[in-house]
Amino acid sequence: MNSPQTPLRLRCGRFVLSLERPLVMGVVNVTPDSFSDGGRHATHEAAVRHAHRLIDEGADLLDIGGESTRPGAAAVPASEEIGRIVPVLDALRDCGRPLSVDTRRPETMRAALAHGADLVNDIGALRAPGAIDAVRGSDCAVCLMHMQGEPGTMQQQPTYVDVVAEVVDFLAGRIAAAGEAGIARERLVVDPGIGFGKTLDHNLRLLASLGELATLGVPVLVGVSRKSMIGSLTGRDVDRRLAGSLSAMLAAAMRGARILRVHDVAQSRDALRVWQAIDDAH
Ligand code: YH5
Repeated sequence: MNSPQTPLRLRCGRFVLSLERPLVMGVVNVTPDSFSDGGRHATHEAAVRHAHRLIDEGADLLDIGGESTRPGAAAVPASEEIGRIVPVLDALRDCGRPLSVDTRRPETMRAALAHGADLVNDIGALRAPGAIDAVRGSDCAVCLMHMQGEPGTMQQQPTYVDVVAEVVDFLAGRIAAAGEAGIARERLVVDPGIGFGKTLDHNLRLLASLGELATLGVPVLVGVSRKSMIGSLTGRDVDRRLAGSLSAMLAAAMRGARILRVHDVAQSRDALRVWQAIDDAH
């Protein structure tokens, strides 16, 4: 998977990241806790506290999201999404780690970039009108993710003839669109979008064939942490999926994934470190 044309560096806003070893991207959700009524300030504070904890645990990047994209989750207006993300970006600006923003909305991308975001993690792969224009004038990295359908309905009936070929073709098209807009290739990352309009079988095929994404010549990011595929395989609820998540993450890393998006940073770092020591001795 580490074919010679896949760069081992990523231009990422204020940072240039070495991808010689896989990096851990820690998930920071800025969504109100439905069990408390602490309001907006409490939500921001909890997110910033969590981000610092993930940094202490060894996160290489932080992925900040203000909208739940879980299947069936309610849509959040852009103004609300911006209101959630921007204060958290401001508070984390000098934390020493690249800040990624998980959004599909051009307005949110622009606001986030104005507040120091280094990476735009777009589950829509810059397909929204205005998304390419929102990122082209900056030096941010961009994650182009594959998704079939829309978050609200994407798990109803995912259909492919050849899921691996279709995801590779889609991502190749998005890399080309970014290139035509003048976005340097050194800023791009691709992602098969585990769980985004995919059955268990589709997810397994994509992970098994991750090497085929390397033919695109752009580093690969994978997010499997706590997802439904882990629940389907283990029969466990979302808060008991750590062992399954670590196993899937390592399978992705062994097939060449360079950035792993995870909730459990300390445990993911340990798992990667042990695998890497073995790999280095090979
Ligand atoms: C991703 O794969 N995923 S948000 C459902 C869960 C648990 C977790 C049912 N943003 C990705 O993490 N960005 C998300 O339990 C992402 N790649 C990129 N680039 C979904 C999520 C989750 C969903």
